[in-house]
Amino acid sequence: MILRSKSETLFAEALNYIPGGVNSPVRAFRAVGGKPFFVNRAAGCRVWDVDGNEYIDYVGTWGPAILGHAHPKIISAIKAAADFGTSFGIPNPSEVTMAKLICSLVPSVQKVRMCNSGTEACMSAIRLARGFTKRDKIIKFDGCYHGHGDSLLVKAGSGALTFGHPDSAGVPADFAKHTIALPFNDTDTVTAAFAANKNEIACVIIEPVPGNAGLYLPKPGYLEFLRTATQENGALLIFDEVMTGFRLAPGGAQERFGIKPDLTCLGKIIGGGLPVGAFGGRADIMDLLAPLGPVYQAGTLSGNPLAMAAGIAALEELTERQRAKGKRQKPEAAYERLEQLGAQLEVGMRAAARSAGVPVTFNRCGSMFCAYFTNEPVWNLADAMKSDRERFKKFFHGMLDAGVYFAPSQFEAGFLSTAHNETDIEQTVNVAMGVMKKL
Ligand code: KE4
Repeated sequence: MILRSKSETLFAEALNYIPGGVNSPVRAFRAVGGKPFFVNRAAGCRVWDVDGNEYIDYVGTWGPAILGHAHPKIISAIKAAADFGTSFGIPNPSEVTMAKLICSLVPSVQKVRMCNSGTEACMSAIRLARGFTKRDKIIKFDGCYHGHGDSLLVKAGSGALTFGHPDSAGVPADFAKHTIALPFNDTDTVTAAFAANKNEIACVIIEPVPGNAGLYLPKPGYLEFLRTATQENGALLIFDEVMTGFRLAPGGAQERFGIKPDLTCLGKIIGGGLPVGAFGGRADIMDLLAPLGPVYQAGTLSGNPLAMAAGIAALEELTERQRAKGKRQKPEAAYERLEQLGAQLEVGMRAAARSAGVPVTFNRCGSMFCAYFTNEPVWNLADAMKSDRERFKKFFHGMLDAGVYFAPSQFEAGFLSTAHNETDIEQTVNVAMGVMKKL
């Protein structure tokens, strides 16, 4: 039995000063029960809690730690930058380096603006799309999360084509009514929504591979359909690649699936673990942003030198740019490694479920994955909701007590890093075998 008394004491104290004891809701373990543990050290693919317990980490701080925690090149880049100051509020050379890196790696991005979170990136991209098209309505998809901007905390209306309803207290119905929430992987409702709102839809925003309801994939042809439907209706296509960017390929999901959106939202990996977001795309759209154009967007810490140093180190390591001395060789090493590890985990987890006689649908795209406790395929939120959450809760805690940390919710994705190895995955699968047998 794992003891976490110091975490419990810290959590009790945190509850007196921080709502729910956490600075982001998912960390509170409300979806799985029990109390969160507190971490004070992370390295490679492992984290240690304040009671000294060690865990193999498959959350990777929700995506940024694709090279593992405390990667030496990222740590030294931050330390070196810190000696010269932590924030200037004045343009600094690393902002140009980062912008050039992103534009060289992400196929559709001609210009990019840095900000400080994925939420900022998505809400700014939507404002830009509305400014560019002079339209107010947007389409999003059930199960896709784009941060906590008001326009995006919206769930599907009663009929699939009616306007959204607030999905959080404090979001005025007047804001939500401009958002239409549709089922993912369904083309008819998109066609009908455009027909019912002719010339009124500014953009379609989507996670090309949704990682915020577990993980499910676009059906063949679906992303291509959205690209055509938006072009035909004068709406912009926004790929929210805050999670998939630089993870599913050097150029993200848009490189992997060969689709060019008009705007792309980024975050997580480009900060190397420090707070960063970004949005970019066609220059003719991006140039509408202040100070050039009428769409306002700003940020005190946007382009922060420490965050840029960490993100540049991460991207250069991921794409082997340093080793290739500035030229971009085919950066297959890191991504090929992530694919190998992902395949090993998938085969192992499927075998564990089979031997335990537990129905599991294991979805994976590269180094992102989710084990749904259902024997049905999962292609959208409605499918995901059929999973057995009680079984997931038992699975989560069984794994955690055995030193393996999966995301504390059935509706979150798991993440591998280049710091995981075959032995870590073998250990994980063996533990899963035992835990699943007791479900
Ligand atoms: P942030 O504002 O949390 O930096 O990014 C929001 C966001 C936007 N778009 C996508 C596709 C995202 O996955 C996210 C944030 N992801 C969650 C994980 N489910 C962050 C974890 C949390 O909220 O604590």
